[in-house]
Amino acid sequence: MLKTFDPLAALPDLIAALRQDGAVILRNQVAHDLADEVAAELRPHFDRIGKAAQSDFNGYKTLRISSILKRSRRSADLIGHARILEIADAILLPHCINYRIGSCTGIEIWPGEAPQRLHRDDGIYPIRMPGVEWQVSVNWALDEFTLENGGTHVIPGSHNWKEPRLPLESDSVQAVMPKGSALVYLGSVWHGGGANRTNKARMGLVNTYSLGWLRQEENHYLSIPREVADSYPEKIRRLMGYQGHGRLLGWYPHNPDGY
Ligand SMILES: O=C(O)CCC(=O)C(=O)O
Repeated sequence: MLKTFDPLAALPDLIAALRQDGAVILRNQVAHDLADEVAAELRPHFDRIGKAAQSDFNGYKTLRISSILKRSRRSADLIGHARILEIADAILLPHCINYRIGSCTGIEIWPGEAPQRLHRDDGIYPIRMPGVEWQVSVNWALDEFTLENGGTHVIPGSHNWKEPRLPLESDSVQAVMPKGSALVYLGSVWHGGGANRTNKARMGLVNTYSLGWLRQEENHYLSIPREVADSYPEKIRRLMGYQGHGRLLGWYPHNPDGY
C-alpha cells in the first residue's frame, strides 16, 4: 500500500514517505468541482485529437493530449498547486536554483485497455546520479482511480534499484484514490498505467517538474502560444520556462533575475 496523506498532513512526514517509498498519495487534495472543471475543459480535446498519440507504449485504448495550459485554464490550479510546489521544492531545489514543468499530459484510459509497460519517467535523460532526482511527477485523479479502472501501478522502493533489475507487475501496488487526489512519485520510481476492466473511462492529468538546468520534456515555448503563456500569472509563466536558471543558463534581455 502507498502511504496516504490528507491535505493538512505535515510536509516533513509526507516528504519522508516520498523519499522512502518513491511515491505517496495526497487524498482529496482538491475539490471535485475543480477536477470536474479541468476534465470538462479537456473533454473536447480528448475527443478530437486524443487518439493521435496511441502507440505500443501509450496504449491503443487510451486517449492522450498535451499542450494542457493552452486547452485548460483551470489546470493551472493543479499545475501550480501550493502543496505540490512545496513537495517539488523539497525534492528538486537542493539540486537547482529553480525548476520547471517537464511535461503536462491528459491521460484517459478506456475500457479494455491493457496495463502500460512499467517505466521510469526520468528514462528520457541518459544518465542518473545517485541521490539526485531529475524530476517529480504528479498524477491528478480527475476521476476516482480504482484497482479495476486503471489506477496507476507503482513499485514502492524501486527508485533505489540498481540497473538492470527488471520491474514486475507483481511487485507493484496500485494508486487507489478518490477524484481530486494526487499520486506524487519520483522520476526514478517504476510505475505505469493500469488495465481498465470496467465499462467507464478513467481520466488523469500527469504533470512533471524537472530540475531547472535540464531540457524540459515538453517544449512549452512551442506548445503554448506566447499570448496564452503571457496571460498566466508569473508563477505559472516561470514554471512553463519563462525564467533563467541563475544569471547565465537560459539568459535573455532584461531577465529580472539578473544579467
Ligand atoms: O495514466 C497513468 O496512470 C500513468 C501513465 C504514465 O505513467 C505515463 O504514461 O508515463
